[in-house]
Amino acid sequence: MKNEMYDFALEIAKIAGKMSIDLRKEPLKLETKRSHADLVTFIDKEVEQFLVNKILERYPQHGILGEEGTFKESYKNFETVWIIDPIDGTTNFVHQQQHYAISIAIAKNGIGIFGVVYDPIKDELFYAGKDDGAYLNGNKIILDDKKTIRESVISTCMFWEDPNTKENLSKTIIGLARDSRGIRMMSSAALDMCYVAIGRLDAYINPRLQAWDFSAAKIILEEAEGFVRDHKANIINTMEGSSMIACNPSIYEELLNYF
Ligand code: 2AM
Ligand code: CA
Repeated sequence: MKNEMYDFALEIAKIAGKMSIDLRKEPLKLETKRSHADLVTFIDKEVEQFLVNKILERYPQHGILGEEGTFKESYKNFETVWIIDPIDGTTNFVHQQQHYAISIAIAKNGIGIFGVVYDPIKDELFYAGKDDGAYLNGNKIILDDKKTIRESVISTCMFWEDPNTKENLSKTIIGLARDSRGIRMMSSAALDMCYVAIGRLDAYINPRLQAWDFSAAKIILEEAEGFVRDHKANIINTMEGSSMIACNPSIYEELLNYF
């Protein structure tokens, strides 16, 4: 895969990851967003600012959709849009846990063309270009093992504000906890979806994500021949928030019975 824009995305994802580790050594100034559990730190903001500056310096004609809203113009005015999550798994990051990632996707006319998810702690770089295959640290990844729910480990995050869906989701989770090998709550959508792509997990389920949580991982998982749908089995728009069923294709039909 030779493309200078993709190489650039990999390079800034790695620098941003290193920044997150260095800045974490300073005392955290914690703020909340929509609720007491929706956290943001100066590190999320600084890393996003770094990414936005780098991208615009190199590609002033591109738009940016970022979790912290650093880029002020509407991404809808641009043909090429970078979708960035400076820290996916902020709660883990704040609580000194090691499972978080920098997520960067590139979309052209609303279609995801490249995604990178970088775990700076494990130094694992997941990436994929559309129709170019998916890679972990330069090695091609392909999801070719066949599973059943009984053989699966499934990750989820159970928060959601709509009580009806909460009820439905708990039914889903109770059913899957009973029938699968186990449920995990690892709390980085981007990284968990990449874990599905390499078979560390068999599914990732979330009732509501924002575009920046999943856009990069969606390309990676799809290029690894994994499945990405919403909870009503619809195809997901890369640019918009959605519920998420990301899974090994061999368990998809069985998984739908739980929704
Ligand atoms: P974040 O860490 O960037 O906020 C948590 O299991 C996963 O869901 C993370 O990827 C988290 O992204 C995402 N998420 C999306 N909306 C969220 C919210 N309102 N509260 C907590 N996590 C949220
Ligand atoms: Ca996120």
